[in-house]
Amino acid sequence: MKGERLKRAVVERARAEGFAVIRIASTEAIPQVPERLQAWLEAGHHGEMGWMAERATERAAPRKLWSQARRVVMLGMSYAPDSDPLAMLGQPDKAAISLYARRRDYHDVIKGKLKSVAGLLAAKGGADVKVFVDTAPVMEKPLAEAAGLGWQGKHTVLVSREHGSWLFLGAIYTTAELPEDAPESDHCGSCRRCLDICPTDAFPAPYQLDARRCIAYLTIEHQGHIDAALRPGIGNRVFGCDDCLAVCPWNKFAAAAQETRLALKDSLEAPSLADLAALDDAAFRTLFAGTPVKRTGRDRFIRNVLIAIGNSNRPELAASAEALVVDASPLVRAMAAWALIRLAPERAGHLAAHALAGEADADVRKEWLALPSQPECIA
Ligand code: B12
Ligand code: SF4
Ligand code: SF4
Repeated sequence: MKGERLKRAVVERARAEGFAVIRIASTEAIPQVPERLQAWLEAGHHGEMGWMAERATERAAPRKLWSQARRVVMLGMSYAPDSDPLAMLGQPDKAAISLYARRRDYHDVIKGKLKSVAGLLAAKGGADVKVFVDTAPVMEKPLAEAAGLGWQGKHTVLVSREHGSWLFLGAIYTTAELPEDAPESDHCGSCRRCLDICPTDAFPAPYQLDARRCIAYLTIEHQGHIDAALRPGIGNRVFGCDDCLAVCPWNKFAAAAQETRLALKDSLEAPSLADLAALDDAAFRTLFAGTPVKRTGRDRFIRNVLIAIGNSNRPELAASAEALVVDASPLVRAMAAWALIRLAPERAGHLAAHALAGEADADVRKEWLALPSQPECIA
């Protein structure tokens, strides 16, 4: 089987697997990308994501990754919500977990489905195939735009006229010369809602993201302490951020997602910050089993929770921070001190001398020493 017939069979299988959009681009369809990726990397916008730079040549050009590949089948699976994804931001004693992470890890769900589509393509078309979902050096958004799934909005995420900002993307590279689809053009116009809403000012210009300032990067990818200047903007977002996606006017056309294996977990909708702060390693793993959150590990996650507690303006949460000033992880101890100082500076003042006396970690010491008025004994 080949040509349009093969393409129809692929689309049919992909739809049966729950993909909302399936379209085809040539592997040569993104000639502008190598230069743009290079500029992004040279500006340092990838932060600590060294893996973005490691195979940049293969990432930016599909045929550098696999020289025999001729087409890319791009697939989108909707995770459009049926309620306001930003509602949690108004409840500072609760944690806001981004929409993509409040469910089973989409990597696990989509990978199997991509394999099913790729398997059909290989069997019916006699073609070679490779499947990718976020795990290989592949530029999924520009490829999706070239295939016509949508366009990269000013927030850099792919926006679709039918599904708004809520598509997970997956890619199949293949040697089969399937008929190509037309690319989508930009429909942002003069809108700049996504740029203006960003709490940490992460867009140096439209269509460009400085990941180092993005809450998704800070709360998910960043390994160390989070810069003090960026902490207030994080609010109660403990894992990822949906703000720029959620304000896009194109979302109004998106029907709520149907894929049951990606159904939202009720327990992650509005967890209390106090409950999350009390999680030990085993409880963290149990609560977040199978979700993307498990990837950060307990310590980084509690770091984020403590930032949310420090931002909460709820003195009753000071006890949760205080309980963690002796935690084994310096990441946690540092943010426990920061949160306690913000919520209960007097209590922090009482504890500071004792905490500093036993503290060898320079970053944790720095947090305690930031107390507005230092007791004499620690000067
Ligand atoms: C690294 C990464 C991140 C990083 C960096 C994000 C970024 N924008 O690059 C961080 C950790 C911050 C991140 C965050 C998120 N991510 Co992410 N991430 C990726 C990953 C692995 C690579 C993205 C990449 O290649 N970045 C490099 C930059 C240079 O590429 P780019 O964004 O395409 O940049 C283009 C523009 O800047 C443009 N450009 C530059 N100058 C100009 C000028 C003009 C005039 C124009 C028109 C364009 C233009 O050219 C560049 C090259 O195409 C992809 C998966 C994949 N393998 O593709 C997922 C992916 C992009 N992430 C995804 C998601 C869901 C998210 C979050 C929404 C998660 C969350 N809720 O917290 C946020 C969104 C934040 C945001 N506004 O981007 C989805 C997006 C799906 C979609 N519909 O697009 C992807 C595709 C994963 C997936 N398989 O579904 N992510
Ligand atoms: S995900 Fe949040 S922090 Fe990142 S760019 Fe969008 S609005 Fe800004
Ligand atoms: S919010 Fe406006 S500028 Fe941003 S992606 Fe959507 S349409 Fe484009």
